[in-house]
Amino acid sequence: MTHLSLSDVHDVAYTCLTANGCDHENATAVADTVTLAERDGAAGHGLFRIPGYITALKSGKVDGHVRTTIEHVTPSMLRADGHGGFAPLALATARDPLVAATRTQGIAMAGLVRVHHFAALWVEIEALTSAGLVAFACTAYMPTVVPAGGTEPIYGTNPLAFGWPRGDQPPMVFDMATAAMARGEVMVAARDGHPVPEGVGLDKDGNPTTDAQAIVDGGQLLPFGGYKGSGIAMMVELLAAGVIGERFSFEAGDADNKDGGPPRGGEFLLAIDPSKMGGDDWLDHGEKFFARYLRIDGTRLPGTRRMSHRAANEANGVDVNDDLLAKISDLTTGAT
Ligand code: NDP
Ligand code: PYC
Repeated sequence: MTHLSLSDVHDVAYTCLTANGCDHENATAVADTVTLAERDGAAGHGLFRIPGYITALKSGKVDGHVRTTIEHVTPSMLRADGHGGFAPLALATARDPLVAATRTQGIAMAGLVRVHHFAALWVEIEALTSAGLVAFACTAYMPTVVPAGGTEPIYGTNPLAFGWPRGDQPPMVFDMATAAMARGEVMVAARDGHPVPEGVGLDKDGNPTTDAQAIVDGGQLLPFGGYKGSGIAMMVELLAAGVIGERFSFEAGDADNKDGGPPRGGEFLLAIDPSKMGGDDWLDHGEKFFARYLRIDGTRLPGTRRMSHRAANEANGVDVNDDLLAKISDLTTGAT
């Protein structure tokens, strides 16, 4: 492992991205997202993703020079067209128009289309909770998850995230793959030689396995919670593709060039202003709920683990896998 400050992490990511065809704005947006993941202990969506981002630039699947355009479809529905770029710049561009629409309408949504998403969702959720809004996001991917009762994947790992603002305290943010485990976490477990819990995936012959490498090598993931998670994964497909006019995971998989980088897809973002119906005391009312919840022994709020990583990593920096850093260095120096 090599110890890096968060500023070093950003430099490593930014330099590699600009060397491989991203302009300053796109490289900054992706490097910011990658650095936030390392900061919060989300290794599966930090520097680990840089080789995939670079592969997509090199194959021409992703354009590192595009700008997102915003269209007001109705006063409460925005279309943020990423024009084939990475999602972080589209998210940064959509944020202020979505906040403004939510303030006037009470509730608003943004459909991000023609973007390539390879990151954790709490980043965009926190961008909205910091404006005092309740937020929900979900995105589809490529077929990697088998639906309940089936043997063939149709869902992506299809994460969804929900955030509730808490004034001066960190927001409550719940962010989960609808697969039993994010593929990124399974890949990190495979790289580090760790098993995954039962119920996470199947090997290439369809047998249940705890061998992370066997899942990565041609196996499949399972939805969390059996048919219930399978239904929620379906909801994600219908919101993040059906509602906004983007590709379902199976369509993204069919169209993808299989270069290992993120496929083209969409993201569904919803924001709600709780002050409109929740009453003047909506914030205190929410706190009352959290206080009651936390009185139950054994509980913690979702996001607490991330916040403790954040505090430690902001102070001390992070350890990064040496092979990964060598690979990123090769991609930077070997760029043509
Ligand atoms: P986890 O299963 O690790 O965590 C899911 C949520 O549960 C987190 O908010 C976590 O908070 C919370 N949580 C965990 N344990 C407890 C507990 N004991 N009590 C209360 N809350 C708890 O996440 P996943 O592996 O499912 O997903 C990891 C990431 O991968 C997500 O950020 C997701 O957005 C991303 N992802 C992105 C995809 C994409 O296509 N872009 C696809 C799939 C996943 P805490 O973090 O504090 O532990
Ligand atoms: O971890 O499953 C995952 C994932 C897919 C796309 C980005 N992350």
